[in-house]
Amino acid sequence: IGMHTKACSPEYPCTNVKRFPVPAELVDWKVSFPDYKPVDYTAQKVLEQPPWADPDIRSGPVKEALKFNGLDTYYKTDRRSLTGEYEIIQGVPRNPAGRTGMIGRGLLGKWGPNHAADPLVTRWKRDSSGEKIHKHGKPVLEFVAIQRTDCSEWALPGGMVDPGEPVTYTLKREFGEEALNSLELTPEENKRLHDLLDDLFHHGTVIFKGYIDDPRNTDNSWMESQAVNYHDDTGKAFDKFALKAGDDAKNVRWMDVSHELRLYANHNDLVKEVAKKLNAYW
Ligand code: RP5
Ligand code: MG
Ligand code: MG
Repeated sequence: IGMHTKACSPEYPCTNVKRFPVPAELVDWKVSFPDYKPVDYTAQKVLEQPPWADPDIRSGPVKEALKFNGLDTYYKTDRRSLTGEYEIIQGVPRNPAGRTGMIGRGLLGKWGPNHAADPLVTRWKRDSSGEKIHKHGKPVLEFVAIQRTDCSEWALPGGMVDPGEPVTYTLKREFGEEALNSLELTPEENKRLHDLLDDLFHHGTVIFKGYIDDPRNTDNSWMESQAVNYHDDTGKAFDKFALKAGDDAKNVRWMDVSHELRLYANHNDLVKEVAKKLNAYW
């Protein structure tokens, strides 16, 4: 995995906490940095240990030791990293992408990897007569983007994998919640929506599996994701849905795929990968 950049930018999201500055050339753990004094921060709501958060393993003994680098059945958490085995230093996991200027968990619930999934729904951009639009000889793609409520940045409509949940289900569920506002539908409407989505989310292409350069990452907790592309080649399938933002999204829309995108975390790289795979304009 490459080194991160957003995971070590000074501002930590949703707080006025500042990370200890880490110059790009000192991100790599292999480079010595004797003056490194990372800020220790874990959000209050994480310390209160809601169901999605681990216990605070540094403040004293816990009921059951966390099973790092394994499937932890006691805490119903998959602690394996998509990037391979990670190191445990003084009892806590170490971020495989390097220093972040912060220890503790910040806003993240789990020590080590926090698993998410990102649906990448695409179609060709078309003019009013239905013809594909080209730029520099290549067809232009559109993808479904949401605007995050927490930081107002545009992003993929992704979310956390719930305990025991198959990732294919997370992809569908998060798309429903954030891009179709499924949480505000009646149970019957929801059932109908999920049946429709089942068809569309049948043929996905895995685009990416690994470390996410998320601004919430710390030296001990980080985001990982699997991004899956659902491409609507005819443009007819996703027409059945009216996009409506919901849950942790405040806006949703079809957005043009191009090098001009400025998305949350490293989502630009994921979208770029889809453009490459579908031989679309970037
Ligand atoms: C990113 O955060 C992932 O790529 C995914 O899009 C998202 C998951 O977190 P929440 O949207 O649930 O905050 O790292
Ligand atoms: Mg969500
Ligand atoms: Mg989300």
